[in-house]
Amino acid sequence: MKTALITGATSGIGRATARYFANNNFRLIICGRREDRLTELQDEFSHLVPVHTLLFDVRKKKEVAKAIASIPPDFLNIDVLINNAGNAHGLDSIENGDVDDWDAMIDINIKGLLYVSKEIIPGMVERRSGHIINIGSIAGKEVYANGNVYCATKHAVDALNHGMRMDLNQYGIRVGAVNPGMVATEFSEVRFKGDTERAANVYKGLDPLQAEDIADIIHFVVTRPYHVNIADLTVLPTAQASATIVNKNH
Ligand code: NDP
Ligand code: 8X3
Repeated sequence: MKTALITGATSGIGRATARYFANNNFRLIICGRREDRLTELQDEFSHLVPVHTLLFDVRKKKEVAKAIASIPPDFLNIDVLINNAGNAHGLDSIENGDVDDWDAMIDINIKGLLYVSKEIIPGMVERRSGHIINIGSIAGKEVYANGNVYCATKHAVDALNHGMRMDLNQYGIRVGAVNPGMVATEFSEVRFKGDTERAANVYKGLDPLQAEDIADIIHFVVTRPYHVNIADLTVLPTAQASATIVNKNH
């Protein structure tokens, strides 16, 4: 049985992936800041597979290190790391941007991904095996108006995905990114700070991706034979042609 550690497992893509993996025989380490949700998911999955929960904020370097150091021996050989925790905070023209939003996005989407990877990679290097999936975005391939800092963080994830693959190639570690377009999760609610109406409007009039669609794809990626590494995959809803071209009239 393979072991997967999933960050941001309390919601959206991460939660759907954890559920998909639990149903497909992966031992799971699920991470997030919302303890109640982690406990609920542990209750849901633990009759299927062994589940360990880790409560930490990816922004806090010491918390990340402490949490990962506390992983029990049965879960220590992490085969799959899914760097998924992340969010957009705000959608403002650069001159109106909130510096706290910028800090949050940079600290979570870039630095958080690095802090977690830093703790997990040494074990993979030692075992000469492992698979890292970085959840990027169409926003890591294109920039759109008012997306400025969020797009910058996802472009950074794209760069880190390439860099990690190069550096870890010598150890036989696979690294790849899954870059979704619009997925109906709590993402827009977080971006618009709880404004559910504005969040719902993002997906109104189109059939967005569901978190389960991405979970299915992540599972496909990590279950390819060892000689196959899906390096970079962009997945859009059919209604979306690019970051900004979205057909809401079909
Ligand atoms: P959700 O808001 O539904 O989920 C975000 C997850 O990230 C939650 O589980 C949350 O857990 C976790 N998270 C956020 N901040 C922190 C933090 N500081 N420390 C630890 N965990 C944190 O959004 P999605 O599922 O949509 O987003 C998942 C990933 O997919 C993100 O990287 C996002 O950028 C990317 N993405 C999303 C798209 C979309 O349209 N939805 C499209 C393209 C990419 P908790 O609050 O419990 O800590
Ligand atoms: C999330 C998708 O288009 O809002 O990464 O940037 S988008």
